Amino acid sequence: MDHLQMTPRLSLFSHTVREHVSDAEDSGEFSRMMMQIALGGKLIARDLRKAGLSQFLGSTGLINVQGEEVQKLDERANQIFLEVFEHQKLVSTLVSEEMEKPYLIKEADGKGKYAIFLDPLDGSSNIDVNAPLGSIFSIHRLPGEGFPTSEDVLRKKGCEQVAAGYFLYGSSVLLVYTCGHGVQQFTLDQETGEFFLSANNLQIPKRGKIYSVNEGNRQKWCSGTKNFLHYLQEPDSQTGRPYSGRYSGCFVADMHRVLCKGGLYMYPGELKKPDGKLRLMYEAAPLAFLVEQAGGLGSTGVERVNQLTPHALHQRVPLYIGSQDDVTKAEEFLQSESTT
Ligand code: AFP
Repeated sequence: MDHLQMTPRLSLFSHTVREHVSDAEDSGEFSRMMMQIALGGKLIARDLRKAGLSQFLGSTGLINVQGEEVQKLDERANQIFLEVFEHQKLVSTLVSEEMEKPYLIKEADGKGKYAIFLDPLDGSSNIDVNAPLGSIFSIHRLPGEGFPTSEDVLRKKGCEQVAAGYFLYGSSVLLVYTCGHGVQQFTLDQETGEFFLSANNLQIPKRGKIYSVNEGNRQKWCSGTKNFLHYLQEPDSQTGRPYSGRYSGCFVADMHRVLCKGGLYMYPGELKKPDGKLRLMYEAAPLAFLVEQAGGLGSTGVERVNQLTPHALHQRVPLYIGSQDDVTKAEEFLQSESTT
């Protein structure tokens, strides 16, 4: 009889319809957009699974707008998202790590309500070693009719995101996202090709025991960051220190661990590169929005990431993100340095 009492699995489509059923302006549009994003994630996951057997490994020999080497799979993932949104009218423009300028979708004819910001493939240095990878997306509503100008796209503060999330291509394929009502996790069922809800309303622990940072950069940091790391590594049974260090080289994978177990991820600014490495619009802001929905914080060390007014599409920003108490502690160290 047990099987009769099992709760039916909730698909991504049913979930998004249920979430937006009371939104009179929506009429299924958000669900349709999420299904297109999910399709992008599924196609990328498919290509990653057989990358070693196909022509997709290695570099294209090109350098992107960030000055970084473009891997074949970076280019492929970007292409997949462009194709997925090419023939629809909801999204007017895509901004991607791999493209210098916003990509305008002709078929939307300037009438699309949304702009999507993407890191199509996060953690590219993991590609050739079969380690985890991710994709990050952030969705903003556009002001009105007509093709959006760069200004329209830029004026978007992180706190104004309509939805944000990521795919994690690991031992299973996960889609974790928020549309401003908590954080939901879906797992891809490879046999049916559907994402099903696997964790509802994820909450990040208030404090954790893990930090995630590239410690190879320690010599390049300001003393506030160095002192904070020293604090995390000091033994103190009262506060559960020392913390453990975990770092994969893929922001999404490291953040997923932080979201589930607590603790924090950091990519600090450096003395010669005060803005650090991560990009605001399609790395820091979406993950900060999501983590805040789970009860955590996303900070530059001195202010909330999602209160920043962006000034460039590919702007970088220092980042301390994760459990509330851990991020607040990082801010104490950084702020005490800036006042001494
Ligand atoms: P991309 O693969 O999208 O360029 O992002 C990689 C990344 O921004 C992030 O995923 C990692 O956490 C970080 O870089 C790793 O950088 P380091 O190799 O400098 O630690």
